[in-house]
Amino acid sequence: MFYFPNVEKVQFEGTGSDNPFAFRHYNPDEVVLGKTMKEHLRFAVAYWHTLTQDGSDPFGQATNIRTWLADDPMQTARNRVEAGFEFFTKLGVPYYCFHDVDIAPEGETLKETFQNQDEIVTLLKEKMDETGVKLLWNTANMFSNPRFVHGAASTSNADVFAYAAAQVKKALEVGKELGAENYVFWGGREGYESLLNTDMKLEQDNMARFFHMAVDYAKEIGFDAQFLIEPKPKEPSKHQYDFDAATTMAFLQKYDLDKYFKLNLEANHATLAGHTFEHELNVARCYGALGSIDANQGDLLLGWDTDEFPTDLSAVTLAMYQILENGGIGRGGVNFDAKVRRGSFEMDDLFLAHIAGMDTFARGLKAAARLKEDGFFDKLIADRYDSFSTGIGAEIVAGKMDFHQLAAYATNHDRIQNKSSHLEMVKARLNEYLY
Ligand code: XLS
Ligand code: CA
Ligand code: CA
Repeated sequence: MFYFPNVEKVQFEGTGSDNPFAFRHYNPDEVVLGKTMKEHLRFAVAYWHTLTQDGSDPFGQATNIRTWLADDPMQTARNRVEAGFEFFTKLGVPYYCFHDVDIAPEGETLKETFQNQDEIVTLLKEKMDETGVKLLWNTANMFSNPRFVHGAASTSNADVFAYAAAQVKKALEVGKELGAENYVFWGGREGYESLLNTDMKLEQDNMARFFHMAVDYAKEIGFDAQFLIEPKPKEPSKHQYDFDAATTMAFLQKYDLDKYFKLNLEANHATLAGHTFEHELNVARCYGALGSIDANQGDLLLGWDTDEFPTDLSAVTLAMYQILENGGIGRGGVNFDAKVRRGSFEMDDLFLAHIAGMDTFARGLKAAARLKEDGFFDKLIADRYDSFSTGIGAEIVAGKMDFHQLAAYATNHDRIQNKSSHLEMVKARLNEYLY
């Protein structure tokens, strides 16, 4: 049985094609800067947005037509595996990602929940072996169920802390079973609503304890995935502890966790934090902690996490530039943590949306490669910081100066001359690389 009978394997047809189910820019085998596009981009489909979410919003009911829905939730879960792998292989993505609750419904008891997962994990493994599609990362959903009302690892209720530990222990076992390349922690409810009743120090200490236990358990079972923390400033918590890349790195360093974790950065979370995506990627690079990305975009007119498919070429190019500067995304990938709009409710919209995102990333990669080949930013930056490559600047950088020497120097060089940055011209020249 096919869930997507209208769509064949999506092929690269180039910009001359008007076939909506073809790539115009993403050519998996095309070599860019010595690697194929497929190797650079390591695309992944997010189970929750593509196979699980139903198009409902706080004001209205589900709109999505999804032919895998059955009366029995376990049958729906089995059908999703079939539909998912048909989708991944027709789209030609090498990876997928999921939360535990995306793949299988929760049971009456924790034991039953794990049994449900075990049945579906067996099916997933069969499909992965058959198709070669791999798991980029898995994670535990510790935010949807009402038990997490006060948080998971940062909860005020020790029984919930234990429950969360059991859930992550299981998720690590599932990740090992399926050969996940990464494991993600996104702290949806790890934050607070009001400081009036919050012990912030205890909550953060407990989160660190939780992460150390996860590291220890992964080591114990020989699960060698890269651990990733995904920052987000708010939503659903009013104030989340992993606010942004810089805050998360400070947390990891404080608790001696930075050697075990890198960051999974999401474009829409960057904008919610008041940053650009490339800012977050650059911060991560400064720490050697750029692990993986969640590819999407927000709506700058709306202050919430809309998880739209990424189509803003300028933003994607600047993000891809950061990834190239990083020497690639390593074990991470480009995960489409993006959902079709509520009005795009047909099954085939799932293909159209992913093709739009993949083509935008392919164009962004090519534009970023041209910027790199031309040394566009390298030249600008070398010129701007030129004063640190010779003379007094070179001595400062080499650590040879102290305040006595600098004060003596400044006394003889107090007629300061600065250079203009010509930023408007830079922005106009950048446009020439995009379109
Ligand atoms: C929600 C997050 C979430 C993580 C995985 O805003 O983006 O989906 O990526 O838990
Ligand atoms: Ca995400
Ligand atoms: Ca999001």
